[in-house]
Amino acid sequence: MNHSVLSRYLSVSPEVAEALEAQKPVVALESTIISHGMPYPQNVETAMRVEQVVRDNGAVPATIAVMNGKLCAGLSPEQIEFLGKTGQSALKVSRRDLPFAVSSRDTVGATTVAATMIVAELAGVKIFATGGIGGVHRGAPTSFDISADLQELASTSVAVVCAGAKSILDLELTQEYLETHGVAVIGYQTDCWPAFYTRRSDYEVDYRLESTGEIADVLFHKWQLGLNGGVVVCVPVPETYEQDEVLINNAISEALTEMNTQGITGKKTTPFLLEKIATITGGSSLETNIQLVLNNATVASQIAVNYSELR
Ligand code: PSU
Ligand code: MN
Repeated sequence: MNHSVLSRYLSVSPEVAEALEAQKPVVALESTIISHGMPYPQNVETAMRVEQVVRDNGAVPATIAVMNGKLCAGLSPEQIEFLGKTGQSALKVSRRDLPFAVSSRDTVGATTVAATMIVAELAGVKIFATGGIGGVHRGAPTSFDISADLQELASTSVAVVCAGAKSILDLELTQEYLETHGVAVIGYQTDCWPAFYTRRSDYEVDYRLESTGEIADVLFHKWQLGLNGGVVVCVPVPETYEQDEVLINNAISEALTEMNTQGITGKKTTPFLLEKIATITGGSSLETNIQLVLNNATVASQIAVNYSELR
């Protein structure tokens, strides 16, 4: 995209712009997790803590959203508070929704992993931390419910650091989809895909790497070679905050049943399930969710620092 078109759409905060200019490490953060992934006020508190964690680890946070018709990379605390309060009234913006969020200037757009990757790439941010990515849902062979996040990973050159995928997703199909599109799944100090609320699942990652330096090195070579597209980096939730596997899977099953009874489909699926699971677990899944996001932000920042040293 030429520079004047880019500057018409993209609004980079002074802190993020300065960091990018100086080639300092920057970590992208999404905003659907704020509006649709957690309740107020925990969403705002978490978003602010995540930004602090990124700074503490030597990188600059760029929380991404669409506001006043602009693709924003780097939000002010007031904008984060506003987004958190708007909650599920914000438009959940994936690739499909981006032009609508830009057209209607009063739309508050919270970006999913897919849309955050797009804006991150436009801004020149390569590393992105979140909680969980979308994937192939259970029942997808008939529902066709496959998150646009996966297709984005196929083409947009941003590394997404997450805590794996919860069992509302079909991990095996998610992995097949990623493999077809040339997207590697890296396990950070783990052999298996973490299952978001828990550290383990029955599915192996493609590559286990022990250090953030090794991960940065792989990313560097991938993109140097012109192999466009993303990478998924899976980081297990810290042991202290892990959920009991049986209890959480029961909660997930109960939430899924409730979802089917109410006929919830499409983009409402994940927010509905997250909220239900939090209610069923008496808020304990929310605490796990918060902790895993903080942990992912730490690892992502370290990768970003290592990556900036390679360039
Ligand atoms: N998983 C979570 N929390 C979230 C999401 C996923 O544990 O908030 C959000 C992310 O923004 C992700 C989106 O990109 O849901 C995927 O939605 P869909 O499946 O509708 O593409
Ligand atoms: Mn979906």
